[in-house]
Amino acid sequence: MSTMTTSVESIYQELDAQGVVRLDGLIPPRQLAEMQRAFEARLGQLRWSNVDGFEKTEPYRHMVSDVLTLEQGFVDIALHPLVKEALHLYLGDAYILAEAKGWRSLPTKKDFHGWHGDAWYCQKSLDYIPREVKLAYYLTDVRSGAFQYIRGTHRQQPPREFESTEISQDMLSRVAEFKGPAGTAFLFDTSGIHRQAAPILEPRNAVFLNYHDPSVPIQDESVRSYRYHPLLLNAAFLGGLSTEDERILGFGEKARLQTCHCRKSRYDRSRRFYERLHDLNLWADHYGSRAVGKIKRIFNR
Ligand SMILES: O=C(O)CCC(=O)C(=O)O
Repeated sequence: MSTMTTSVESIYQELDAQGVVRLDGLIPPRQLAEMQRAFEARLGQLRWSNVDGFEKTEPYRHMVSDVLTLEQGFVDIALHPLVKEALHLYLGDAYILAEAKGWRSLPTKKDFHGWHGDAWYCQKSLDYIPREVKLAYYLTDVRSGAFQYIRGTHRQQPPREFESTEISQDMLSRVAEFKGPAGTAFLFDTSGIHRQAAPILEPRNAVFLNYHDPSVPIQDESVRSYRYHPLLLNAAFLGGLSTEDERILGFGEKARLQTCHCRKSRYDRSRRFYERLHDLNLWADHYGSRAVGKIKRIFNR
């Protein structure tokens, strides 16, 4: 048996038994540094007009969507042979990468993202818990605000949010906490109970890649928000893909495509206000540069 086969098997067994498993050294340090730089660049400003940046829909996180467009390393971890093999054993042969995003969590004492299992599929139409796995990957050293997972709680109950009073002493004794340097990675079954620990004492950058079978019906809210849209990709990073890689990235997969989707803004008045303000800037620039041109022509005569 090759080393690769042995470690894939043990990764699978730990994922199956505990719901979570650490993976080390997925990406060489130099490539990690490129990923950190590209991610950091997106965190420079809020996405706006033709300026790329982060999205913000809650107070404590800056979201970086579609990370596979940013740098080769994000595609490489998503399709890492160890990850693919372990997922093949755990999810079967029809899984795809359904979402690829990351975020910066901002320092806070608040437990803003408490204990939960990830709600994603339509619980009204399924009487079993379909499998979903996330690959988490830290881009900063994590000494606080680490990911925490209660071992052995996966596939026990339909995923939902939990009150802290529902978490017993026995469950707390099974918490695995993932502190570690940038580059720390782990796979977890998203039905298990998990959270980001509080307090968060320094900003934490991390990406979470989400794998499941695209034929599973998803919950209404995620259909409305078009959360699991086909992946946005960057042609520069797609050299040398195998047929399996293309399937995982969802090439030609139209099951969840919504060509006319337009997300409704929750803050529509603010959006309209900023649109007007932006128009004012553009007109001011337009008339300003015409006036400057006129003055220059007068003096150049
Ligand atoms: O940010 C974290 O550490 C928690 C992530 C999480 O809860 C999730 O991806 O569902």
